[in-house]
Amino acid sequence: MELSVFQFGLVSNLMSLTVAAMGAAAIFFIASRSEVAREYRPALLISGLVVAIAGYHYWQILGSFTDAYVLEAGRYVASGKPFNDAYRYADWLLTVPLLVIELIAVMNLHKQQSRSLMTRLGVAAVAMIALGYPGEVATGVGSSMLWWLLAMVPFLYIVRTLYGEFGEAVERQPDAARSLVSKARLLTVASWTFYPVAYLGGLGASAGGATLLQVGYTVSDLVAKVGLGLFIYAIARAKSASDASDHGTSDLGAASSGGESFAA
Ligand SMILES: *C/C=C(C)/C=C/C=C(C)/C=C/C1=C(C)CCCC1(C)C
Repeated sequence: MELSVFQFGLVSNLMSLTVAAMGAAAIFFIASRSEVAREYRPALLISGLVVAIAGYHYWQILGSFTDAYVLEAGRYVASGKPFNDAYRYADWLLTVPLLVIELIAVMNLHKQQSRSLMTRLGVAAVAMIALGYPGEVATGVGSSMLWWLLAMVPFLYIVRTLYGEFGEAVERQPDAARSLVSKARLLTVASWTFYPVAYLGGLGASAGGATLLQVGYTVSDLVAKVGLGLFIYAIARAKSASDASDHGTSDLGAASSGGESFAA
């Protein structure tokens, strides 16, 4: 496959920016743990791990992409070294279950419900990625479609659970967090839906299609990982503040709960 200078530059610059964004986000999420109450710190730590793992893989993906092409007479032609798609799947295999775990962790549910949701959604996430990979590397459109269909089963199970059982837990969240949690869920489902669509769009793709697929995966990874992490941070801060005011453990909290009882 041949890429124009513009296509090659677009993909490689975006991957490079993603290495920087993931790295910066990792430092931010891990350093912010001290700003939230103890119960919400694991969620921020997991958010930090997700973007750290992704930053490392983007470094590898960028290297593999730039090695796969050489500039010849104003066009980027295949160098003979294949572009290694397995880095993306290795990354997803680790980060996708961790993303559902961070979203559940910040809810601070009862231990049993939390553990059960994390296990089921984590296993479904791993199954989805593991079933998608053979289809991504398959050469025939028929077998790609078959693996796509199989991977859609755990994908739909995750979406159904996020709007079913997880949704009931969202309704029980404190006022300060409920709408943030439901936006974080929407951001997750919307950004995740892009992947199976892009995968179909990338089947037998031209240079333009392949460029779009790389750009799409990269932007979705930024939204699904850095974007979700920022929501987790906002939820953890809002819940820490509302827990403190419920217990009257801070001056700010005591003042605001006093205000509420006055209003009532
Ligand atoms: C940070 C990376 C994320 C959030 C990756 C998410 C990936 C998916 C939701 C992938 C889903 C797929 C299917 C549902 C079917 C076909 C194959 C996949 C793996 C692209």
